Amino acid sequence: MEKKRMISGITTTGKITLGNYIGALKNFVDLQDDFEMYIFVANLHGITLPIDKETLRKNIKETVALYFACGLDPTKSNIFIQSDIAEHAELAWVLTCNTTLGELQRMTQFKDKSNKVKSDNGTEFIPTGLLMYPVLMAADILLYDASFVPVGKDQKQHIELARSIAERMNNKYGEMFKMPEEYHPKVGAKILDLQDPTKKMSKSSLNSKSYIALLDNIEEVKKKIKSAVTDSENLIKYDLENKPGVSNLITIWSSLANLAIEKIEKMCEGKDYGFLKENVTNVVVSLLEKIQSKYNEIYNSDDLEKWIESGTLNAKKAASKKLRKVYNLTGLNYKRK
Ligand code: AQP
Repeated sequence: MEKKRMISGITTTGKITLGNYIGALKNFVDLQDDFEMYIFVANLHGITLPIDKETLRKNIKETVALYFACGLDPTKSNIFIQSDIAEHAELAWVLTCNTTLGELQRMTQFKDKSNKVKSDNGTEFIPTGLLMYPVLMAADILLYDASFVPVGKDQKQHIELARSIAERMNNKYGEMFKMPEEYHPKVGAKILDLQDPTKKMSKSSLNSKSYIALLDNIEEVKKKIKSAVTDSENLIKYDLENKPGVSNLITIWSSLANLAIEKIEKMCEGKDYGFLKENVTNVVVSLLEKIQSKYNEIYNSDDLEKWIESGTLNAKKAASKKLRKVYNLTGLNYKRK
């Protein structure tokens, strides 16, 4: 039976975090046997907010090497860099012309991120790219006839927009896009900020103690977990609303050790937060040591470039076929009816 396609990517805005791993990468690895995967490094999304070119270069290479180091298999998954496939930007323009300003201004992420720019930098300079982000994301998805897009809660609105644009264009020009569905991984955990567990862990956070990066120095990681914010109750119980810090540590342990939350609660009966943190440290350190060792092995290898080349070739084939269809059906290609 033909495998269904799935597409996803990680934005090159910073160091890949444990949140990105648990919420995205780990699931991609688990899914690669069952789906035809297209996983890209979202560097065009990575410039929606200002970033200097050296950091961007470094982030792109780090991200792609980490994909493989985390277990994505080049014989099963197509890995590529978004800007290497020009069709993403080309299709995004056609979609832009079929999207309204109101639709984009309503996006919660746009409102949040533009407010953050204002408060962090005290500037009114909001790049238009921030507004257009969801259209580029719609192009990423629709270009590959993806059946499924793994999403966290924060991206739900963007998938709905991609579906609306696809439906609008299919009605206007004839069937050209497959309707993408959201895919909710079995472990859809949202990993929280270690210093402010009311927020999600983010790689663009200004406080490096707030997140664990997959390439962090191991001694630093131990310190970060030790200083993770909990509460004064000293009771190990999963209660996201009242005990977000403790619940977050339980989630990390549960996800990395494949243990049910109830089982962890049982193991922790009568124990203190030191015990919880020690166990979380053990699972995180063991994971990071494995990833970092593989990462160091492949970072400068010819294999890395070969794997990207083969993923790019497959992605290019699929993307150019779809864009040709769009150009034919919209009349942009004047030679074809
Ligand atoms: N804290 C998180 N917990 C679980 N999943 C997460 N993801 C991100 N943070 C967490 C998932 O990682 C994938 C890639 O996300 P992205 O880089 O494209 O954008 P993002 O969601 O905005 O990630 P960040 O780390 O918060 O980046 P910045 O700081 O640049 O905004 C997605 O599948 C996401 O759900």
